[in-house]
Amino acid sequence: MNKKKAFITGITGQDGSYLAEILLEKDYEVYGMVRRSSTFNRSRIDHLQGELELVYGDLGDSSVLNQLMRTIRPDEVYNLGAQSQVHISFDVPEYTADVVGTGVLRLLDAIREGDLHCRFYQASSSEMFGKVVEVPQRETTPFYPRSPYGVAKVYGYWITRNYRESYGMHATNGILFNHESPRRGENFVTRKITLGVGQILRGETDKLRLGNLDAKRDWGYARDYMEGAWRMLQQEEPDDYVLATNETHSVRECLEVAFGHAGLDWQQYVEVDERYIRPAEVDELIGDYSKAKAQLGWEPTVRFEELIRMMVDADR
Ligand code: NAP
Ligand code: F7E
Repeated sequence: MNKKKAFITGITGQDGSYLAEILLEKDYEVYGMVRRSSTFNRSRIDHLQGELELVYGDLGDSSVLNQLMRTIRPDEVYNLGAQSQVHISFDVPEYTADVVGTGVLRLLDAIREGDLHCRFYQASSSEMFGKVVEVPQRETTPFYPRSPYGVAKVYGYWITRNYRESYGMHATNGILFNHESPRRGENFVTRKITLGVGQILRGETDKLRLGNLDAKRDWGYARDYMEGAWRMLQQEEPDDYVLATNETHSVRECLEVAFGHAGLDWQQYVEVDERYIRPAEVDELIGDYSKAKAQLGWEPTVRFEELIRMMVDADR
């Protein structure tokens, strides 16, 4: 029997690397789209070299997306590529809208134009809930994004639903709450903290500068969430699902767990730096994953404290 073909945008990122591992374990032929860049940025997928097919492309370039869809003809497409940093989206709002918003349309349209009957996964985000209007947040909670990134993700979510409803595409939104791992980008707060702990332990620095310590997030483990993304595309019908842990913790609590695990008192090292405060903040998120549990049999396996300790151990 022919192997199933999966196509992943954002394969060099945290989630792309875990999803590639999961799909290879399930015996898929995995194609990953990478961007041309002046520096080498494939450290997260180095260990998969030889097992993956890497192809050049960019979510900003519809001609290459069209060509890739026509030639590869994947069975499943996972759109994980994004300018994914919320704070940076305030500095480059138009670029963020183009890649995070219009990029989804370009990829969906390449699938439609190529007359592919593949399944499509869109990496939607809890940032769409922003200034929340319901607690906890679930699939039916109205959106109120608070950043150019969040606004662009709302467009990506709706264009995915629109292509599902207009053209009968098997297009699904995974509305994922924050998920972390030792492979998390170094500018996101959990990783910035666990890297900071490592640097302090090695005597490389004695300061960690952060922004809003009161923000609360629902933090889970990235590998769990990518297993959930795969399960979504195995459903007969396309739909939208929240993945979360249904727990919320503040940045301050993250500091307590991370520094505490290393036997340090965070208050001696952390300084609040105005540069990391956002023009508009998402104060508190907590997700209700009961639909994913009931329909996908999905549950998080790693909880907050274990996750942060895992990241400190990797960074120390
Ligand atoms: P990440 O580590 O920042 O990875 C982003 C990936 O997108 C990288 O491979 C990056 O490539 C690629 N990319 C950036 N601009 C691109 C462009 N113009 N065209 C094609 N690819 C581009 O993000 P992540 O944490 O793995 O998240 C994966 C997806 O889930 C993103 O869409 C993110 O917005 C979304 N999401 C993440 C979370 C979370 O908590 N992690 C939660 C909800 C949703 P380079 O390596 O070349 O920069
Ligand atoms: O911030 C506060 C910050 O950048 C979390 C992305 O994957 O998840 C991620 O977005 C909180 C915010 O993640 C610093 O103000 C304090 O309240 O780790 P973060 P995020 O903005 O929640 C969602 C679901 C996505 O979709 C995104 O792609 O921590 N915070 N001090 C800080 N944040 C950062 N980055 N750096 C600080 O120094």
